[in-house]
Amino acid sequence: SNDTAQTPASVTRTLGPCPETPPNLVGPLYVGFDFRRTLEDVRTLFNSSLKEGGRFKPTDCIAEQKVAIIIPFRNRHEHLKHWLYYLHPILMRQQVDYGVYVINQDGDGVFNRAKLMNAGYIEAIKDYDYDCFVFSDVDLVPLDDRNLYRCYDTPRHLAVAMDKFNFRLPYHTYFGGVCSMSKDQFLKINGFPNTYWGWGGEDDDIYKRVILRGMSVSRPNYVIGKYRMIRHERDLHNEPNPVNPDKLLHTRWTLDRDGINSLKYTVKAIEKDILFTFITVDIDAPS
Ligand code: UDH
Ligand code: NGS
Repeated sequence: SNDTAQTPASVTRTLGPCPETPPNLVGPLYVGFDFRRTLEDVRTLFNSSLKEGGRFKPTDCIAEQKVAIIIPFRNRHEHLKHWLYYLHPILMRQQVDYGVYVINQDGDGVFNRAKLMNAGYIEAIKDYDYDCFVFSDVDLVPLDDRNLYRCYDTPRHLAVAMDKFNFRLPYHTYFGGVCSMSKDQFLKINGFPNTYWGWGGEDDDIYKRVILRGMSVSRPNYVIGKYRMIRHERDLHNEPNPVNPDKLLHTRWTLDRDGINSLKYTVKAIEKDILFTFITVDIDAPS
C-alpha cells in the first residue's frame, strides 16, 4: 500500500532545533501597571498556549535549554498578575521551554529571598529536567524582549538597567533583581545562602560566590537590559537586617557549608494554576 506516502508532511516531520536568535522578537516594549487587569483576564489570554503549572514549549522547534523561572514570593498577588501578563508572551516569543514557579513563604516570620530561591531550585528539578534557572523578583518586568531568559557560558545578571536606578547599575557588583544560572553554575557555587534573613545582602553574597568560584558575570547591554519595577512600600517582616552586611566578609568560608547542601524546608502545598505553579514552603523563619 502507499499509506506512508500519503501521510501529511506535518505529521512525520521531526522538529529541528530552535534558531539561535528567536525570529519573532519585537525589541522595546510598552510596560505599564495602571491597567486594572485581573488574574482571570490573564488566564483567559494565555489559557490555550500554556499547560497546567505555567508550562510552555515552542511547537515549531526544539528549545536547547529547559528553563525554570523561580520567583520568591509572599503576599504580592497584585504584582504577580502584572508579571504574568507581561512575561508569558515575552517568554513565548523567546521560544523558551519553560515553567514558572512561585515560591511562597509560609507564615509571617522574617522573609528570606535567597532561601526561597534555593527551595525553588529543588522543587523545579523534581518537576522536569530543567538545566537552566532564572531567578526573578515578582516586581520586575523587562522593557525589551531581546533580553533572553536563558543561561549563558557564565552566570548572568539580567536586570542591569532598572528604572529606579535611572537605567544604570547602582554599583558595579550589583547582582539583584533577575539573574540566570545553569545547573552546573548553580551547583558550582553551592546554590545560594540560606542565612540572610530580612532585607539586604543576599544578592551581594551570590555575586561573591560566583567570583570566588572563578566565574565572571555576563550581562546584556544597557539598552536591552532595561526593566520597569512596580513601585511598592517596604513589606512587613522584611526589614533591613543589620547583621547581613557583615556576613559578606565571611562568604569565602561559609559558601561550602551554607547553601543548597544545607538547605532544609518543608513543602506545605503545591497548587497548579494554568499560569504558574504555586509552592508554599515552611523555611523555619524566625519571628
Ligand atoms: N518579596 C515578596 N514578599 C515580601 C518581600 C519580598 O514577595 O514580603 C519578594 C518579591 O519577589 C520581591 C523580592 O522578594 O520583588 C525582593 O524584595 P523587595 O521588593 O522588598 O526588595 P526591594 O529592594 O524593596 O525591591 C525594598 C523596599 C523598598 C521600599 C521603598 C519605599 N518607597
Ligand atoms: C545594597 C544591598 C543589596 C541591595 C542593593 C540595592 O546595599 O542587597 O543595596 O538596594 N546590600 C547590602 O545590604 C549588603 S535598593 O536600592 O534596591 O534598595 O540589592
